[in-house]
Amino acid sequence: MENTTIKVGGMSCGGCVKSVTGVLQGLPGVAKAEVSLERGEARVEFDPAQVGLEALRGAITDAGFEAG
Ligand SMILES: [Cu+2]
Repeated sequence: MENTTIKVGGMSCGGCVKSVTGVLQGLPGVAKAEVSLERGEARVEFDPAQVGLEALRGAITDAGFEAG
C-alpha cells in the first residue's frame, strides 16, 4: 500500500466531503480515503498495482471538484 495526499478544491460542506470520499473509495485498489474540508485535501491509501494517481485525480474531477 502507498499513501498520498491530494489537494481538493471546490468543497464547501460535509456533502462534498462525502461525495469525494465515496468516489475515491469506489475505485478498485483504494483501501482508505480520508477527506478533510478544513484542509481541503484527501489522504488516500491505495494499491499502486491497481490504481494510479491519475485515476485518483480523475475520480475527483469527474465528481465536479478540482484535484491538485
Ligand atoms: Cu457541499
